[in-house]
Amino acid sequence: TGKSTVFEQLQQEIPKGLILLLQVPGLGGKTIARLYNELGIENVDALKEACLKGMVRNLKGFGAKKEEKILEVIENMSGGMSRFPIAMVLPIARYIEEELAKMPGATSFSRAGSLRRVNETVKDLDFIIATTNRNEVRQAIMNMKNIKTVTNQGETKISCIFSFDIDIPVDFRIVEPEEFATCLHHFTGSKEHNVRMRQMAKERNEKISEYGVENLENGNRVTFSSEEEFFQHFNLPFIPPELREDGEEVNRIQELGSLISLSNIKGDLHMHTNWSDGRGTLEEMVESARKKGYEYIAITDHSQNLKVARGLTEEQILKQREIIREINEKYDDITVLAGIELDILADGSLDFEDDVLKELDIVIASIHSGFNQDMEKMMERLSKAIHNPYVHMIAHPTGRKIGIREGYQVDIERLIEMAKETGTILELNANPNRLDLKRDHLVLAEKFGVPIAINTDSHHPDQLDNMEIGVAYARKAWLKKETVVNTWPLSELKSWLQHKRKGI
Ligand code: DGT
Ligand code: CA
Ligand code: CA
Ligand code: ZN
Repeated sequence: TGKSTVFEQLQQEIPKGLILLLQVPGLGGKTIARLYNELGIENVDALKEACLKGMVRNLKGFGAKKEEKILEVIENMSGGMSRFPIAMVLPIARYIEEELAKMPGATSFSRAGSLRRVNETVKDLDFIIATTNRNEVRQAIMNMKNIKTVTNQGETKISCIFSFDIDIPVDFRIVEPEEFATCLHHFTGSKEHNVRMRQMAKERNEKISEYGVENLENGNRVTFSSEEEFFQHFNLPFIPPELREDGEEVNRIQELGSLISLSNIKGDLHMHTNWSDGRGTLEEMVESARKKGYEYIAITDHSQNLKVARGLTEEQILKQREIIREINEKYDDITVLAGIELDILADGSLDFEDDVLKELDIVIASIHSGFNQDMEKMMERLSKAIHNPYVHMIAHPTGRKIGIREGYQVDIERLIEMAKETGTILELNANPNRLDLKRDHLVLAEKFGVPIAINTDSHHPDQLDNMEIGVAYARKAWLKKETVVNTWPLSELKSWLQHKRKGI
């Protein structure tokens, strides 16, 4: 029904600030519950105050050292809870975009700022709106339901706080249609990118402002109908927003080969069904993939060890493989690979016997438990999994969740080397909570020649849409199309998968 009374009741009971405390690195649900129950701490500010007063150290099992550590972490977060993880703000951004789409006065609009650049965390949301009727749009924005307070208002700007599960600052810029492209470019940033562009303009005796490009010799101002045109004016190809970071991209874009894009994606190699902890049936997942026009997908439910995810036994996976065969008979426009997401156990052994694995088209292995092991132990586990000839891919290789946990101890260079040696694929998990491998790791993996799969790890048919954010994030690492295995034709992918097994 889209509603749950249990959920609503829980929302009533739990202060909103408490959920945000999960973002403090090192604080888990259990600790937060104790801080709340025993000290009444409901948010980051209250936690900081309690630490400063020495109240946290008196809790059983905490002590002065832990208190100091918490305080240090909070202070490092620069002014408390100032940045929001991307997964938290995406649904809010989509809601605002739906509202803007309904506004009669708004001729066009776009997200801008760090969200448009697909940063892992954002300080606020930025939107640019083009209109010939500013007053109408301003009024419509002020009437939006979730606005809690307006913090700043001018002719072309409204800054406000939106209140959803969290309070989040949002900036709107309202400009004339001809100013839209330059304004969008300006407020997309990054600041460093803008500095580099302005420097470039200056060398040509021009000046970039939010509203256009001014010729400093004759004072004429030109505007553009698109960002493409704006870049063209400076003899540059379009620089995708995800690449606009330290300014170097302005030089590098010229040498750019085949940057990965969404239209290159031919399939999705990691998803779950209601056989384990997914919410869609096998058929629903296949239908959702066909709607995307995919050539292939892999069904990769969890294996038995993962009890919380209702992991499948060896018998169940073999039965599922039979049903997948029938589905493949039915459709001639998509191929469904029978796969598994194997749990890498605490001692590095795998959840299934090799004679079961060899029956499957694709085998993913990943870590879901024993996160606290030291790096040596962790690498032993990963090494055992990678060296198994039946394991094709390591999913969410570092286990991080943005703003929630850092993940386990991985020697990433060693992992990438092992992947290269064994022909194992590493994943870029496209779930916006994860984005794992992260950018620097992706850059390194590509440099080593390790193939990457961009996978949604969907647990619902709608989550296949996360491919878009995954690909955008991959662009931040400048990943090439060829590096990404799910851009390859099925035949090529299949021979890669067989290649590792033949090496036995
Ligand atoms: P954040 O911190 O996640 O909100 O990151 P941004 O990039 O969204 O930062 P924000 O919202 O303060 O400003 C949006 C963009 O506006 C920024 O990326 C570049 C542009 N901008 C803002 N202030 C300045 C500035 O002082 N100089 C230049 N060149 N650009 C600026
Ligand atoms: Ca921003
Ligand atoms: Ca802003
Ligand atoms: Zn998964």
